[in-house]
Amino acid sequence: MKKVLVLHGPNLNLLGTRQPEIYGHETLEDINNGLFEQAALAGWEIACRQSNHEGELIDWIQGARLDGTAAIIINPAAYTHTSVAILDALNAFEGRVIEVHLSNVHQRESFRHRSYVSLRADGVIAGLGSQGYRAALDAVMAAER
Ligand code: CA2
Repeated sequence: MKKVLVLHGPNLNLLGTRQPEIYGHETLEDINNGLFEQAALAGWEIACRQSNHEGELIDWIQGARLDGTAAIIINPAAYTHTSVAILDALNAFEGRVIEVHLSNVHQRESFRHRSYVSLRADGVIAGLGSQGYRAALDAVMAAER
């Protein structure tokens, strides 16, 4: 069974509780449940993880190199704009990488316009809210068919 890993970065555990005008009303659990359903229908295995810690995200990316994960969908949240370490970990992963942002980062403060992760990502989706994760999952599953 093909496997995909979905990683959510810092503060995304707060989704649905604050700033709904930017990040929407859905909780992270709502988003993950939808992705589980979508993956199961296509016969894919999926793991969804969230961490507020850079090193933990890196450990999971490194783990995906070794366990046959075909693709990583990642919303690195604020680490998008700061983390060379996450970029390096993704550069060592050989499968597909899709970067997702709920908000349109290009419409926001200039410090959100730079993404280290985009240097590695095969695709980037921003501004579509939770629909962005579903589009990313469709894209990785279609690419492996
Ligand atoms: O738009 C996105 O998905 C972001 O990755 C979200 C990050 C932000 O730093 C990026 O620039 C863009 C922030 C995630 C914080 O999530 C919260 C959710 C609800 C309440 C508070 C924070």
